[in-house]
Amino acid sequence: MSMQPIKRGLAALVLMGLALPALAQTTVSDAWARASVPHQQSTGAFMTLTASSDSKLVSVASPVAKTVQVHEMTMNGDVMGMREVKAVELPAGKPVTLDPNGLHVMLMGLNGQVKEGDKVPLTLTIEDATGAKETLDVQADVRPLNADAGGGHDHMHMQH
Ligand SMILES: [Cu+2]
Repeated sequence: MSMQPIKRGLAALVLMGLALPALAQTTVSDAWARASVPHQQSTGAFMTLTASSDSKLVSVASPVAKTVQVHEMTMNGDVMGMREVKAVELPAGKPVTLDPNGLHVMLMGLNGQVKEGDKVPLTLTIEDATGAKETLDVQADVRPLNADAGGGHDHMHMQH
């Protein structure tokens, strides 16, 4: 039967597909980025990450910005600031939220205005406990500038 080699090939593909869930997997939900005004230098992106095994977010890249960092908010007396974090711990099964009041992805050196309704592509690199890395491509919806500013602290107006 001339069809048999093709069937074997399909079976092999199915087996490969079944093997994939054994790898560390991280899901991303509710990814969004804050719209910018013309000539604004930076903006933030936010999301919820859930890893299937203990992992960490080690880097983020995006074509919309020259530099992408993960930041955390800091309070020094009454002065709000932010600093870069090298990795975000993602404990197995525990959703970790990046939001405007805490951890966030900072898009710095924007190549153009980030407009409401656009999507910002983000590539997340996640490393599991064995050091294995996976990359995740996420499309973040761009929401208006005033979206969920959180208690009036709109830190995105600060300069880096
Ligand atoms: Cu920041």
